[in-house]
Amino acid sequence: MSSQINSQGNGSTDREIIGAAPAPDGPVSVIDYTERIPNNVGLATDRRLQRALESWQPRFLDWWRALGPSLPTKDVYLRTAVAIGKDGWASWARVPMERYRWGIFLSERDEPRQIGFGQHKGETAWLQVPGEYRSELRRLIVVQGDTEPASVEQQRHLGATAPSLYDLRNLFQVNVEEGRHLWAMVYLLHAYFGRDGRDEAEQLLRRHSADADAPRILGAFNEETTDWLSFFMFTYFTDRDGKYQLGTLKESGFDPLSRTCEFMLREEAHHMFVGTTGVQRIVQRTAAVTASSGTEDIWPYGAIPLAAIQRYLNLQFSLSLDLFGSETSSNAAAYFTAGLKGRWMEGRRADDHLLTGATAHVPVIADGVLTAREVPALTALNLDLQDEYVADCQRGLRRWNADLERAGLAQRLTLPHVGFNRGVGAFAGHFVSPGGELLDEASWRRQAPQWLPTADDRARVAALMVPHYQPGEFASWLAPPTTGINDLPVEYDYVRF
Ligand code: BYC
Repeated sequence: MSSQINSQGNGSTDREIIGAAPAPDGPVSVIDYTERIPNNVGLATDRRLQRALESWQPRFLDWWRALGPSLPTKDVYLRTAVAIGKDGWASWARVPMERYRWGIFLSERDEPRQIGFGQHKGETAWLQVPGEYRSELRRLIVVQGDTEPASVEQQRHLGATAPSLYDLRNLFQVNVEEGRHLWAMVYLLHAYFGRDGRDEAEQLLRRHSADADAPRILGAFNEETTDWLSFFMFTYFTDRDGKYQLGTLKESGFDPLSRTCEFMLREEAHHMFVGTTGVQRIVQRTAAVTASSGTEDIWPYGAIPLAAIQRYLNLQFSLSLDLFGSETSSNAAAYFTAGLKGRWMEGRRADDHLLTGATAHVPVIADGVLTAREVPALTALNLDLQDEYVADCQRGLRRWNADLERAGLAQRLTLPHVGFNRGVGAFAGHFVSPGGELLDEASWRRQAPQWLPTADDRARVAALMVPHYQPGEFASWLAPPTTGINDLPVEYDYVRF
C-alpha cells in the first residue's frame, strides 16, 4: 500500500480521496516493538511510508538532543505504551531518555464508526482524506502537531531546578509523551498527505518556541516556562486546552485522526494530574505556612504567597484562553459542518448535531460596554469549547480552595474574567480587569502589577528554584505528594544521574 498522493474517485465527483491508510497488520491491540519505529499501524506493510518515517526519525532525535531536556541523566523511571487495550497498556522501567521508544499508536476500533455531526452525519468515517477537506485537515493536524514539540522546548531547562526527583520524573514523562504526540501527528502527515505532509513534518522540527524567524504557530507556545510554578500552571491550564482540542479532534470524520487523538488523550490524563496536583501541593504548603506564620508575606519562609500564585494563575489562564481562537469563527463553523472537528462530548449533546438553524450568544464590547450578540451557533463553536474548558478549570480551583479552607484561611483562588488580558477574540485590544470591569488602558496598566506576575515575583520565585535531587527530598515551597508513581514509594530514586 502506498503513501504517495494518489487521486482516486470514491464514486462521487466532488469527493476526491487522497492518500491511503496502511492496513493494520495483526491485532491492533498489540504494538510491534521489534521494529525501529514501534507501531500498531502495520508500518512494515508499507515500505515507502516506513522509509519516509525512518528518515524523519534521526531528525527527530537530533531535535530532541538539541532542544529536549537539557539536564544530563543516566535513566528515568518512565512509562511506555505497550498495548492499546484498556488494561495494562503501559510498561514501566528505568530508561535512558534518548532511548525512549517513541512510536505510533492508534486506538482500537471494533467496527466502522459513523460520523456524528455536520453535513456527513451518519456516513461511515473516512479511512482516507477527502480531497475537498485536505488543506483544512492538514492545517488542523499541523497546528496540533506544532504545540507538542513547542512545549518540550519551553520546558527544556526546568530539569536544572526540579523540586524533587519525583517531580523531575514527571516533567520528563510529560516531555517524552509530548514528543510521542508529535510522532502521532507526523505519522498522519506522512501517511495521508504525500509530499506536502512530509514538508510540514520537516517544518514541525524547524519552527521553535520563541524563535524570532520561525516561531511556533500559537501564542502561548512562544512564552517562556521559566520556573516550576509556571510549569505546573502550564500543565494545568495549557495542557488542559490540549485535552479539549484533542477531544474535539477525536470526534473527527477522518478516522485515523480520531483514533490517534483517542490514544493521545489517554496519555494526556497524566499531564492533567501533574498540573492539578502540582498546583495543589504548592497551595498546601502556602496555606500551611500562611496559617502558621500569621502573615501573607511568606517569601522569607521559602514559600510562595497566595497573591503571587493568583497572578501566575491569571496569566496562564488568559494565555490558554487565547488558544481557543475567536469566539466567533467561520473556520470553526466550516470544520464542524465538514465533519472535521466536533464538539466536546459530541455524542452526549441533545441536539441535531447539525446546528444549521441554531443560534448562540457571544460576548462583544460595543460603545465601551461589555454585552452579548446573537450569532449562528455554528460560528460560536470555539466559545462552546472554551465554556466547557472554563468549567473544567473551575473544578481544580475548588480542590485547591478546599485546602485553603482546611488550613483555616479566608483567602480563595479565583479564575479571572475571560476577558482579562486577552490577545485573541472579542476582548483583544480591550482592558478588562480580573473582576470583569471594562477599564481604560491607563488604569488597567496601573493595576496590572496586582494582577499579573511582576518582575519581583519572578525574581523571588526564581530564587526558590533550587534543585532537590536526594531521593525523598522536596523543596520548601511545595508539599510532598501523598503517593509515589506506579505504587513506588515517594522516596524512590525516579531519576538517576
Ligand atoms: N495564536 O477563526 P479563528 C496542546 C489564528 S494545545 C496565534 O479565531 P480558529 C498542548 C488561526 O489559526 C491544543 N494564532 O480560530 C498543550 C487563524 O489563522 P488562519 C492544540 C491564532 O481557526 C500543552 C486565525 O487566527 N491544538 O495540544 O477557529 C502541551 C483566525 O482564527 C491563535 C489545537 O489548537 C493563537 N492563539 O481556531 C502540549 C487544535 N488563535 O487559519 C500540547 C487544532 C487563532 O486564518 N487547531 N489563531 O491562518 C484548531 O482547532 C484551531 O486552529 C484553533 C484556532 C482552535 C487553534
